[in-house]
Amino acid sequence: MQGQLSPTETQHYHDKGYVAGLTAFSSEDAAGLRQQVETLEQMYAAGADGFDLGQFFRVNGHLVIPLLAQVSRTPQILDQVAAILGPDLLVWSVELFIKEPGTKSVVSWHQDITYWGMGETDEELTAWIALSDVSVEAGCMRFIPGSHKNKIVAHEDTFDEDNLLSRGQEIAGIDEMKAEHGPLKPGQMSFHHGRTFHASAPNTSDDRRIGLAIRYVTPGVRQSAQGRDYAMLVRGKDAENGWIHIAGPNRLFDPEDLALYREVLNHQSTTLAAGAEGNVGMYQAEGAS
Ligand SMILES: O=C(O)CCC(=O)C(=O)O
Repeated sequence: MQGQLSPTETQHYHDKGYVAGLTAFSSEDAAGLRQQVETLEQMYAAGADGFDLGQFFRVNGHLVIPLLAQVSRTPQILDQVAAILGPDLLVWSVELFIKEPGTKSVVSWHQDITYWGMGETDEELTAWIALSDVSVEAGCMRFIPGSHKNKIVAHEDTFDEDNLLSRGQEIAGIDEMKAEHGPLKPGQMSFHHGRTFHASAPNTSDDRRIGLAIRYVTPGVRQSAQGRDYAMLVRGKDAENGWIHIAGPNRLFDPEDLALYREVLNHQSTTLAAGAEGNVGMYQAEGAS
């Protein structure tokens, strides 16, 4: 079903904590988006204001890269997110997860909201959009069905350099036999709940594996640790005044947007790097200049 979520897909999300194989874009549009991402890589690898492009791709890219903000506003995606979260939607973060072919990059078993300071909310989900063929061989995500019904469980920081997560955080003792794969063709997407246990293996295909993750929240979500946090209203209204609203970038690496990027990173780093014994590099706003 395109444009909206079917009752079966909605039920799948609520029962299992994820649903895969949804349509975000046509394969042609996905190829165009991939090309735009790769053009950024070719032309702007050095990034701006002391941060390389990889930093913007992994943390809050929607603040400074118009393409990422624009994707998060796609009506076809929002229609489907609204079936789960309701009519009022904000974007908290947009990130890219890229695994080059033949590398060891992995994502360990984790729950997204562990360090986000949002408590155990059900009103956040990730829309993860494939811009390449994200097959089992390419290291698609796998999920433990029903695991979102847990609270936030203990994670151990590994700081493994092949781990794409900020601190290589990991849940021990997962029964891999229960895992379900969520392969995606270019333009397809999956949704997962912030407490769903998920992970992904290395890319053993011969193409890059490119995914774009958008974190949607509702006006009702609160940043418990730090007070109000920053988010971009993309549908409906936010009458609760719980978020500091951002408008989205003026143009690529606009100086005002870069200043906001630093402000947001500074604000969020206290929460997102909390409790870590090692350096959570991607959340060190003060470290870069
Ligand atoms: O790209 C991956 O394999 C994992 C992404 C992820 O953990 C997430 O989007 O929450």
